[in-house]
Amino acid sequence: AAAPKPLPGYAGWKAGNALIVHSSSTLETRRGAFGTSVVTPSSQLYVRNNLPAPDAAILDDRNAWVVRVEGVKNPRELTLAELKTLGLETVATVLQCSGNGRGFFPTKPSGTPWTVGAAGCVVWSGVPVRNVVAALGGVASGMAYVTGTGGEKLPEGVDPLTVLVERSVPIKAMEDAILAWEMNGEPLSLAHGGPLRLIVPGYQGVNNIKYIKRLAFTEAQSQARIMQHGYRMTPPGAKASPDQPSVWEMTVKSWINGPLPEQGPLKPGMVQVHGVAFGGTRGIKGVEVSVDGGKTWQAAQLIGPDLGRFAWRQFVLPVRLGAGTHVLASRATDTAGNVQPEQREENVGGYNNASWADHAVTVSVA
Ligand code: MSS
Repeated sequence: AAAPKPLPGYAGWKAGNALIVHSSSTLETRRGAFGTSVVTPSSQLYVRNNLPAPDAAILDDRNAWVVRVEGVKNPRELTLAELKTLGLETVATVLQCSGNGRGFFPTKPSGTPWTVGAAGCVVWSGVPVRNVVAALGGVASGMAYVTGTGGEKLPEGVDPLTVLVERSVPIKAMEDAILAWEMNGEPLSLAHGGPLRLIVPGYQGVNNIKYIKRLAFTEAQSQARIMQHGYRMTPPGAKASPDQPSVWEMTVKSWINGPLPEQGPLKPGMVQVHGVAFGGTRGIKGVEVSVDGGKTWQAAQLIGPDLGRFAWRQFVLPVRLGAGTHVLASRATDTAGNVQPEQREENVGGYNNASWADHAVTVSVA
């Protein structure tokens, strides 16, 4: 077998044995490394960069970082130091790449074949976007989107719009969004978007713009390729186009993190089947677990602290397993009553996979 790829320099501080290094810009948390204590340690959290990470020097003077706010009555630049005077909020969210679960698509879409590990539950601190807007006189009239622009240096000789990381979300997302400078109790690392990042709770990862240098209220969606053609729910056989749904709000999803087949055969007897469940912006009402591939279901117990509707819940079902093979599956219901579907929604990019069948695991007992 080929030697595992080393961690890239900007993420060299991460726990290598908890991560699968797909490439220097795509690191995935191992399924067996999620643990059961709700928050994903920063050292084990996945990384996804669409462009090379900026130079670490952008962290030398964090408070001097500048973000330009547009589409408000009084548009202007604000430093991180000034943002810190406008408000403070802490929120736990699931950060999940919209391609998480792509590895289960039989069509093998291009892009990283993540299974479950392009996700984590993270605690962020920062200023509510609505406070910033209030300080600048309110949103200008006619605006329908919040658009965030990443601060990466763009490669030369190409049309900037083909590479720029710039995403728009519906303006209602502003109510929950924050500009964050802290993650899990530490200053935000370069790998996760330090010194300043937009967090849009309940929305797929790509909308959470790192190294944010511009926050704009806009009438239309960004013209960047990553918005117009990337991250769209393109039906099989079709070409990506701006009239297809964008990957925005996450839908209800869960998966089992233990026991796993890679942990070897189990002894007959009691097993604690555990995993995580989240409901996008809606939170989790309950989770059911099946040990027969989805023929019958039993209510699992939600365990650990409830960190709010944007966080994930840990769940457990104690079951007695006899000799043989067992297909373990989980199926979550959000607080609006939406039930996690059996099947994925087919799409060219391999996005938004919430299928409980795809996420089932087969364990053997001997
Ligand atoms: N931001 C920026 N600036 N850049 C890039 O590249 N990416 C995305 C987000 N943001 C980016 C950004 C994605 S795509 C994702 S997922 C996320 O981020 C991730 O995060 P972390 O921290 O984990 O790395 Mo898919 O949907």
